[in-house]
Amino acid sequence: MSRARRATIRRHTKETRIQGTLAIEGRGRYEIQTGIRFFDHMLELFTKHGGFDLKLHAEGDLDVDQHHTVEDVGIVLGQLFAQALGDRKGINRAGYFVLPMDETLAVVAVDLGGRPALVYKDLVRVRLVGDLQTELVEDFFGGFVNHAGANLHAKVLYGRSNHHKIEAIFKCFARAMKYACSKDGRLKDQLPSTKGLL
Ligand SMILES: [Mn+2]
Repeated sequence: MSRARRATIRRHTKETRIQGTLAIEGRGRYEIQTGIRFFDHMLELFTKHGGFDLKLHAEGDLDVDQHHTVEDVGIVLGQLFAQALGDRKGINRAGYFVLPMDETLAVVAVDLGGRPALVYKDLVRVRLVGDLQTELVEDFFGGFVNHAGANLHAKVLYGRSNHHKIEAIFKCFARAMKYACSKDGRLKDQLPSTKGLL
């Protein structure tokens, strides 16, 4: 029986104060408060669709704008996954998901091989969805990939509703991560790399 893959991170800067707890083998339970309601909605459905447990509390300088808060939550989520995954032995490492939300179709592919990279195209053309500044979603994923050691490609192929476009990306992100983090019983203690190094 291997250890439960869990992590706790506290990250305090002059711009944001964030505490998070993650369980990879969770039950979709969440307690999320970032001060940005639409962003909470995205992190909640990420947790639910990934089957993780996530507690995350962020207090950021929202009086400046949302940039620091959204990016730093991405950093902390990346740190939580990096810590919970540990040496990454036996994991599938890569995963992808394609998901329709009504008229919108999105795809996310992720590789937890340790090398950060991000390609992000959401086709969102409005400044706000709900109360979230939409351009910051890319900054969220930037923070995530840098600290998770992930290569992530997220793309909306087509769609009309800007709410659906962002939501479809977060649902795909969740399910791609769920698979990439999962253990393959036959690989047991092997690193998922012919290099022998991640
Ligand atoms: Mn929604």
